[in-house]
Formats: sequence, C-alpha cells, structure tokens
Amino acid sequence: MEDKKIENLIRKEEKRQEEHVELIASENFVSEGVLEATGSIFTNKYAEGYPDNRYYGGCENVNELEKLAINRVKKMFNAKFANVQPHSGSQANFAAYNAILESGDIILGMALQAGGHLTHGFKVSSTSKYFKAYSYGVNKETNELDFDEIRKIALKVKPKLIICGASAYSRIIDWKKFKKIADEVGAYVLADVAHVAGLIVAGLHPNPLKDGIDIVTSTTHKTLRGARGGIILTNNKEIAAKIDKSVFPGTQGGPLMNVIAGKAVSFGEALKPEFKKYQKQVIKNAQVFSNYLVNKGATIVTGGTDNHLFLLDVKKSFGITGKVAEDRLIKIGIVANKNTIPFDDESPMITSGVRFGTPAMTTKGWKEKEFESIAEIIWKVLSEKDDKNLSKFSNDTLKLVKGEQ
Ligand code: DSN
Repeated sequence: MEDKKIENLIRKEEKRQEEHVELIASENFVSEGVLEATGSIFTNKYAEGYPDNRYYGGCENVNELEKLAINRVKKMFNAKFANVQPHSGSQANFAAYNAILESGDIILGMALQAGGHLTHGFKVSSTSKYFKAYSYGVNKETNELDFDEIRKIALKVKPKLIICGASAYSRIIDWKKFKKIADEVGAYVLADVAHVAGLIVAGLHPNPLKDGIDIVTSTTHKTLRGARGGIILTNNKEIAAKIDKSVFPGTQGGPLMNVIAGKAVSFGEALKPEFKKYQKQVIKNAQVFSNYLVNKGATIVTGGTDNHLFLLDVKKSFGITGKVAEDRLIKIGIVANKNTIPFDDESPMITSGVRFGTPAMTTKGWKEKEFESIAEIIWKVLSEKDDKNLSKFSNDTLKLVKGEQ
C-alpha cells in the first residue's frame, strides 16, 4: 500500500487481533471471502434506488448482487421481504421506526441499563428526540424480562411501537409474549435481533418473524459474522414498501455496494451446515465459561446464559468496578467491555459489570477446554489484589491464543 501510515496501522491492528483474546460479545472475525468482497471495487459504484430501479446507469452487476443478498437473507430468516441497504444497526432501527411512525409517536423499548440498546429510545439517542420514548426494565429479583410489568407499562403509555431485543441480555427472548402485549394495546412490534441473529438462523433461538413480530432489524457482523452493516426484514408487504422508502430516500442515500457484497458472502456462509455447528459451539462455550465462574462463586446476571454472552457482576464478585476490571484484563491481553448491569449504581463509563461473549474466539476454533482456561485466568486476574502481580498472566493468555496450552 502506498500510504505507509495507514498500512502500518492495519498491520498493527492485525497483530492486535491475532494476539488478544477477543471476548467482546458484539465482535467477530469474518472470512477471507467477506473481507475480499467488502474491500472490492463495488465501493466505486453509486446505486441509489433498488435492484432494476436505480437512479444511475451501469448497475447491471450491483442489481444482481443486491438481489442475491436479499434472497439469501430471506432464506436464512424465512422472511418474505428484506432490505439489505442500512449502513448499520442504528440506521436500520431509525429507518424502521421512520417507516411506520410519525415524529412524536410513542415508542416503548428496553432500558439501556437493563440490557437494551441506545436506539431503543435512550435519552441521548435521536430516537428519543424524534419519538416520545418510554422504557421497560427487568425484574429486580431474577433480572429477567418481566412480562406482567411490561404489559402494565404498555397499557399505561399506549405505545405505537414496542421494541424488543437487547444488547446485553443472556436469556431467550419470548417474542410471542411481546406480540401478545402489542396486540392488546394496538402497537406494532419490532425485534432488534442484532446480537442473536446467528443463533436464530441456526435454529437455536426462536425466530421473531415466525412468532408474528411485524419488523425485524439486525446488524450483520455479530453472531451473524458478516460485513459490518444492517438489515431490515418483514413478512408484511405494506410495511416492506414503507421500509424501502424509509431507507432510501428517507434516511440514506447511496447504498454501500461493497458492504452489500460482504453481507452477501456471509449470508451464503450462514446457509451452510457448518454455520449451525459453529453457533452450537458458541452457546456451549458461553455456558462452560459462565459456569466456571459461577462455580468459583462469582455473580453472573440471571445466573447464567442461554446464548452467546453473559454479564459478570464484578462489583459483587470481586469488589471492583467494570472499568477497573476491563483495564486489568486488557493488561494481560484479554479484550472485553465494561457494561452496566440491571439496577447499576455506577455510570455507564464506570459500571459494575463486564460483558463477555464467545462468538469471536469460537470462530478462531476455541472449544470448551480453551474457555475453561480463559475463565480460570479471568478469575485469578480479577481476584488479584495488586495490579503489579498481573504481568505473570500475560504469558498464559498469549500461549492460549497461540494454541500452545
Ligand atoms: N450493539 C452494541 C454492542 O452490543 O456492542 C453496540 O452498539
């Protein structure tokens, strides 16, 4: 590459990704094919509009490409309609809300602190500027979704849209219960499945479209292991037409055709039998990892996990904040993120928890044995009273990453 400064940063990032244990629940490692397609000359092409109905000439190849991506993702989720143009999950959510709501309409989503996402109506997100946002949380005892409480809030605030799905929730989400509440209050219901999308495709988590949810949004790069971006799915023809208009020209201009190429490659991969095997291992690994910590006496939010992630309450378990825990882990080559836990009394920049996920290291071939070893290292490092004693663990982490242990 001619630009040596950028090349140097790419090489440094490559080394970082090779030598660290990647436990951020929303990250993954894409295949060579996804990388190649995302870095391809499709980046040069403008294609505002939709297949066979564009505002630019020369779209014969991108038309075929986008049709392929749409057909593959429809097959994966058993969806009737799909839009593959959203640049991200946040853009997908905003475009979906904008498709069915007017500015000022009421939305009800999971609180960020309880495990929801910024775009589910959090106060600093523009979703709460353009819509009147209310939130639901989790049960104080179980830390799980409390449908009686959600129903009560829905009856009180009368939302036009209920948003379900989460960024930090380790249990199966019962979409049917959300649908029932939405029907009772006359609301649309949208499931943001960004985190569990891969598990849904593999049949390891219920599919919201099958359970009558109106709109499904997702990112494409978490458990789905594709190029970074978003998608919107629905089985309703009228809503699908509104979504298409809302994505383009409503909230976006030209689609990133190189990213759509990367998405299409990963969708092809997700339709192969190996993908199901991978997702099964992701869940197995998360369960072995969290069980090890539970058996040592640590507090895990909800007591364990049904999916690819879990939240470790580091304050209760080790008497430290999420920030201190995150800093300690990075010192020995483990990357995870501090995360608020339900009813957290710390700010989002400090937190009382750390979120761990298994998709990335499972892609690297890690199985139960490696996750038990990393759980043991994490337990020791977070129990350590003096930061000066941490360096001895770096070698253990590196050996594990390099497959020498
Ligand atoms: N989706 C978030 C995460 O889970 O990391 C970031 O927006």
